[in-house]
Amino acid sequence: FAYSNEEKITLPNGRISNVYTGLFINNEFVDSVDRKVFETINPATGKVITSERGRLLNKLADLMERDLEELAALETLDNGKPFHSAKTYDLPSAISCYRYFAGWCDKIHGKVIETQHDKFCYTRREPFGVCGAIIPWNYPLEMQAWKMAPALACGNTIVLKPSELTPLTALKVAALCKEAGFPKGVVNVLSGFGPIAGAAIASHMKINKISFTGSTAVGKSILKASADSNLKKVSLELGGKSPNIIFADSDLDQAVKWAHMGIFYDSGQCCCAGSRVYVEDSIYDKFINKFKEHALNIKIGDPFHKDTYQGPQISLQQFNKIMSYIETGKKEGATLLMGGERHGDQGYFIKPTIFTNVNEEMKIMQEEIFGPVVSVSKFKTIEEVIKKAHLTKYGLAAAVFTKDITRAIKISNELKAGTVWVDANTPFGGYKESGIGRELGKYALDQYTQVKTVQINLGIQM
Ligand code: TXE
Repeated sequence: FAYSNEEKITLPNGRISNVYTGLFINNEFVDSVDRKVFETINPATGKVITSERGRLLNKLADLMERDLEELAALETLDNGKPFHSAKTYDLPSAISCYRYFAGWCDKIHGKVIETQHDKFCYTRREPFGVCGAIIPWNYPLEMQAWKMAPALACGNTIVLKPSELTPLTALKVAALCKEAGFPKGVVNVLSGFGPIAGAAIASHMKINKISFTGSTAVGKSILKASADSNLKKVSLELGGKSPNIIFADSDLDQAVKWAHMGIFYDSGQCCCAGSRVYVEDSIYDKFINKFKEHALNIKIGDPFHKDTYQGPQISLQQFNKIMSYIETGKKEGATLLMGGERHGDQGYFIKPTIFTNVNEEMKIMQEEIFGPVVSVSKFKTIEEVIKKAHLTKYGLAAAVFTKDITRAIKISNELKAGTVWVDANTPFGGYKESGIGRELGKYALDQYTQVKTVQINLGIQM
């Protein structure tokens, strides 16, 4: 091209196109300082670099953005989470997950391994073929994205089962996949019940990989079904009982804010909820007063109301389960500082609940309650709090509040937890009985590909 920042050309297929040249800096096409130019050549035989998969995943993300309000409203209708959260958190997070993995589509590759001089050895990262995914009801759109985006980016097809409690948005996204132009059979959504549709996926002989998010009990049954069928590869993201550790030197307002969000966001129905809060004893009283004040100010009610922070629990079954944990806590001798009862007289609302005077033997300190129920206790030394933090079978997440970076690193290294916080490009998953494998980030690519080693004998005579 002759030097110009924008040029209209006629392409081989007859289309007129604006071709941009020059440099693109600060959102502008600009001249180079020395105004030198170079030719760009059409190699004709070269392969398309940007893959079709990446384009489709990005197209899906565009369509979700177009329908953002509708998807957010559906999510709120089905799940009960505040519309504001669905719109400003769940949707943007799911969309960015599709975009993130769209970018990986053309960057998945194997390695050349030096072996003997007469051999040529390389690896390939191959898709599994058909992947199964079973997702829960607490983050339907996000969980769908966490599983579908990397599976498709790696070249697999997917059979996804949403929770029977929240199937609407998964089906809507399936319709958007069709609109985006995904070929038939690539995305399949089976909305059905766990013991039937879920179990069928887990034991299917032609599904080579399964990714599950849900309860530890069902996770274990998925692993068994894999062993009893075709040894499909299994990744599990299960429950948690995550500790929030707050040292005396932390910014108290920040610690209160995050500890509050850690347990009361989405009515406590979050696998990485900070359900055990440990506070250094010198600031315990100050902390608990502020924490309680925050919890008392939570607006509970209609999830479509703009001021609502806490919606209902997902189902009557979950409501009953949480209420029975609260009763157990009282019987075990914990102090019920606030809450512990139903809010209103319809729907499944539970008041934010704080227990104090707890110990690690109590059931409420051991089991995942999955509701707006938190236990707060004191500690004196770093050794003591690390020991207490480890006294559960879970190891999903943990948070540490301190201004002492050395201490923060030491304790982060020692905690047996899979993560300290989450983002679309950082791996997420559990230690101990909180799961197997990692989702998100580059690590997710390992979950949806298998390595093939190719060793070629070059037949070179010595
Ligand atoms: O989970 P289930 P539930 C935890 C949380 C909650 C408890 C129970 O503690 O209180 O689990 O919730 C499918 N074969 N988490 O009963 O049953 C089911 O249809 C195959 C933590 O809702 O594990 C749904 O799609 N699939 C969690 C999915 O499993 C089966 C999120 C999850 O449901 C199945 C949700 C079977 N036999 C609950 N039985 C997290 N880690 O975020 C059920 N399913």
